[in-house]
Amino acid sequence: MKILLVEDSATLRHAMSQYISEAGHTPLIARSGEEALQLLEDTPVDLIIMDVEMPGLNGFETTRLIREWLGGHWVPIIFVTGKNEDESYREGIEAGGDDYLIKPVSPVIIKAKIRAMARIAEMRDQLNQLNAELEALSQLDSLTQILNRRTFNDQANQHWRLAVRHQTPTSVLMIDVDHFKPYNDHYGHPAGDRCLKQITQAIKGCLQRPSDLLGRYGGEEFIALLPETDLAGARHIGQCINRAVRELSLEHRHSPVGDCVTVSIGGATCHHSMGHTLEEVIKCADRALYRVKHKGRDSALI
Ligand code: GH3
Ligand code: MG
Ligand code: MG
Ligand code: MG
Ligand code: MG
Repeated sequence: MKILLVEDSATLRHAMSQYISEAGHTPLIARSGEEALQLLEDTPVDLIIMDVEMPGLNGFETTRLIREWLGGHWVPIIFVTGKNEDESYREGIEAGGDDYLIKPVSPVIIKAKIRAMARIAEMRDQLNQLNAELEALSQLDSLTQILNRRTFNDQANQHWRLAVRHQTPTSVLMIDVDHFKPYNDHYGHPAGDRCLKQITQAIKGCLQRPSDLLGRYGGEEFIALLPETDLAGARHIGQCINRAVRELSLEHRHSPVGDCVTVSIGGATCHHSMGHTLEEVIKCADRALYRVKHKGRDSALI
């Protein structure tokens, strides 16, 4: 751990930094509250040991400023001070300190306190990581691991604002599995799920740019947003998807279209000078999908 020691007495700085090193940590030194604040601006630390009585900012004032500066990010702060009145202890904890030790502090005790705070900081890190993982999970559809509808909409709207500003064309594709109800009825729901996963992979194989967005829009309906893609580009990708799904050769004996699973695709391209909203373009792609369904499926209309 990097441990910031804020202490105006040279003798104590020397002794304390030795204890910190002996405990296997790296001491960083600040001789005043001001110096501590300056150091924290570009150096993240894992723990702070703070004197209270110092010329300039005292330890409590420095701690209040650090807490304000770090916001939601918690770094343990231990006061080490000669002030041993109850009221001072209370003020230190109120200021944002996590522990309060009275000088002189034995090396054994300071090392044990560092150990205790490190354990709590470790738990904080685990919680933060868990939070990040949960956040990432909540953005994905659990079956296909692509964006769920809500996240797709969020990210597509973000892209839309950029595309309007830069006036670059954007295309949207709605992709719907053909006759999927009879597929489920005949092969069963688990087989239907496996089929959706394979279709996802086939679609992904046609979306080559990292900026392309793919989401699961409904049960057996996918949506793709293709930044900087014009009509010709969108048609090309639509055909690629039709072909890739066909080439999966997933048997579908009850499909009136053929013997294999197929998809229908409706698409639309927006050139942004027209001022269309994302919702309007999605609606337009949806209408094209509807027409493909009526014309016989297994193709793209963009
Ligand atoms: P169309 O070609 O007109 O789209 O016909 P369809 O049968 O695909 O359309 P319909 O909307 O009637 O049926 C969609 C089917 O998709 C019904 C539902 O059971 C199935 N489905 C939706 N979500 C899932 C899923 O997560 N897993 C499985 N296995 N099936 C799903
Ligand atoms: Mg002092
Ligand atoms: Mg369908
Ligand atoms: Mg559908
Ligand atoms: Mg058939």
